[in-house]
Amino acid sequence: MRKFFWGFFFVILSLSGCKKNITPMKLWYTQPAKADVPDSPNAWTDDPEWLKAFPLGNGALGVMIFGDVALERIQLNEKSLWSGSPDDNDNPDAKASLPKIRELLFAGKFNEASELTLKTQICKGYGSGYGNGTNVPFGSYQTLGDLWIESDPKTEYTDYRRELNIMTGIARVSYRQNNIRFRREAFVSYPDKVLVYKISADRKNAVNLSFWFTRPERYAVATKNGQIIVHGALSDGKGGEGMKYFAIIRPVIKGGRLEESGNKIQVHNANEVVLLVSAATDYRLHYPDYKREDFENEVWNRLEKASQLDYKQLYRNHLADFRNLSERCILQLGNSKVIDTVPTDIRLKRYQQGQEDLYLESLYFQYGRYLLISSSRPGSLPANLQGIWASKIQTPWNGDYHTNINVQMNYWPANVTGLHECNQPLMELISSLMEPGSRTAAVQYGARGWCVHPITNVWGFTSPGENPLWGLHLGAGGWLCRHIWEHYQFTQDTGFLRTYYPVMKNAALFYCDWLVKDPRTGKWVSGPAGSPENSFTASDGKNYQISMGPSHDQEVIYDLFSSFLVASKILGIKDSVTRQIETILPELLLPGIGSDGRLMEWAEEFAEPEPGHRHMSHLYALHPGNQYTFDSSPEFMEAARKSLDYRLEHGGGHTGWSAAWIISFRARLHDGDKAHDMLKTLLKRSTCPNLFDLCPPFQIDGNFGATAGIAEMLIQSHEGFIRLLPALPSAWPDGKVSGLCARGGFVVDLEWKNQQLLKAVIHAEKGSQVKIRYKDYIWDLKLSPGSSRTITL
Ligand code: FUC
Repeated sequence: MRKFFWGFFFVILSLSGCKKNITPMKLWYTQPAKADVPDSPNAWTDDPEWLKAFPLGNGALGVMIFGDVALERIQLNEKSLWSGSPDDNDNPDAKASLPKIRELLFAGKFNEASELTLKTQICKGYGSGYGNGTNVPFGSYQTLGDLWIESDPKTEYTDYRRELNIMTGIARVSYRQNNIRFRREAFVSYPDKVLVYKISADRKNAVNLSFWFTRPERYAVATKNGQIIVHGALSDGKGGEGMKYFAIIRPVIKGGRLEESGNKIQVHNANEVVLLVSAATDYRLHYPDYKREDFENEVWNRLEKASQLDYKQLYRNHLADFRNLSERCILQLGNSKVIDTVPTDIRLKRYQQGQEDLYLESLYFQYGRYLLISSSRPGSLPANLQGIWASKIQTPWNGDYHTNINVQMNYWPANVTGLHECNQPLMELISSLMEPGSRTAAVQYGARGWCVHPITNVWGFTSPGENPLWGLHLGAGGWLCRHIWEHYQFTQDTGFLRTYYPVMKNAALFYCDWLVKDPRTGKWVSGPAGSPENSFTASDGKNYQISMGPSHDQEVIYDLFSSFLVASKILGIKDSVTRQIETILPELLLPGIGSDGRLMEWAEEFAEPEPGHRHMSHLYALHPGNQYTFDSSPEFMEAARKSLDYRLEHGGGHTGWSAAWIISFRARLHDGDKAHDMLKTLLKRSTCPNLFDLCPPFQIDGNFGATAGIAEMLIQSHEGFIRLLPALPSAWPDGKVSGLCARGGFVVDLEWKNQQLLKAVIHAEKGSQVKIRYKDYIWDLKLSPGSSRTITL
């Protein structure tokens, strides 16, 4: 049954997806990313060469390929490799002080309330270690290590090219040395669960190399039967041993011979070498132990199976799997196919110096899809702050799952660009939070249901953070549930909805117990709570974070309650929880419009110590929420636009993810040119030579947010109908896109010229009545399952 969830819808998609004459989309360069540059010791500083390397992955295994000739470096990641261990950080002192804190906040006594909050509401223990948790129980996502391949270090090479084809997930390096053409080809296969790295030459017996494995710490390596075996255990953050990992690097050679020398393996005079790499840990996403036994066998079995297949078969398996996803959605800006003759780093530089480049913008769109396919596949954990790619023992912010924008943004492109199955790891993480989150709800707040605060990890951390500035955000659970509801809206999959309904229900139940009535207004409000990571200045001139009824929380709870009631109706469920929510919803405090016309971020108008703050959480109802629309609430759309303008006038949008979010805000405000301006800003200011996004440091959410933002400029379906080209910028007069998805189970192809829609093809999966709008044009279509309708203008 579950297999069916993630299978059927995609038949339709792939039927509409597989296109033959696809413009190859590649990142390519004429020089390698230098491998022999030592990593900087500072956890928070990216290594410039790493930001030039190629990211590849299959959701569980991730690699960064540097492409150096003399000394190739393949930096490896296994998605579940975390230090730390399950730990109890819930604070039992919290619930007793809640009524007092609320009383003080309703009375405007922010100083006393904040002091009591700091004493009683933050987590027990170290929490995330202020983002440096590698040696505390929270832990950190860590590198698996590096595979080094040394070839002929002395001889000059010429005619060098390295490329990453983001439509096939295949990286290639080729160069000429001693008049021999050497080629390297690599991919990380999802069907066969191995990294495959082939080295060949156009002359017999010309391949001579040695390879070995290193890791900054905590590893044991040995050579055995012509392969390298690696194993180790990380710190549990309590002074003991935590997660165990295991990896094998097995060469399969044609011609020549192998020789083991110490921890290295040498290959002499081969025609071809194929390195197969597989890795696993003893981790399982399963509360409360998060452990499993058979991980080493799993690695052996995978390698056994892969070694039985010849390279061609491995290649074909990978290609079929990858193209099935990558070719579902294609964007071509401009009216002609581009023959890409400019290396990507040069192309980016010219763009950053002001040159228009439609191909780079469409490449950047596709790159977000490529990174999601490579970092989030069924059977492993979701894409974290780094996606899957991290080269250190201490990763920035522990490479965790921040739930106050970051992990949500990671998944914004999934539905609208036809990668629904990439949602599965996120859905499983959300549902895995229910048990630890129920404990936190009960211990911290004496509440039913489950909750999570702004950070979580692979160990089920649901407690508040260690600092009230950012640690007390409770809108996270509701915001995560929006992804469950969105997946249903796009796939119309009631089986999926029935399975994940309890997660939505218990998140909603928590808010039923968390909300209190504001004695001043009689409205239901959330609090003590912050507007994520932002502060306000109270009448005593001091800055505070917590108050009652911050807009973000109110909007998220409104959103969850609303979608939960619709989901209950679809599933035919009526019970005490649906009745309680029907009673609360009309009395829930909703944000107001301030005296300056802006949308209020808090329940009261406060001065703002940081008017250009990177978080814009009170605009949730504009995006990703759908509470504000031009048809239903034009005055709030105007207030949201004013708030956004004000943020930007004060330096807002200064992190990669923040800029990416603004693309979607502008798209929802139908302001195509401003959306495009923000896309340009992102590419000019926050993008690396390998097109990775910078927060800084490297943080993948901006890549995903930008792809979703571009899709939001071309199609929207959050208003109960499909709106075509809602925010088309003047910079894109001509173009076409195929495979964009719309809520209700539709897939749409569009073509436009001179700023005008030419043609739209609407494919229906389940078929039903659908309204299409383009400017003042409206079409009411009745489509049967699997049918399509073409609209031309
Ligand atoms: C939040 C953001 C930061 C960063 C971190 C991972 O704290 O405010 O900019 O993205 O998450």
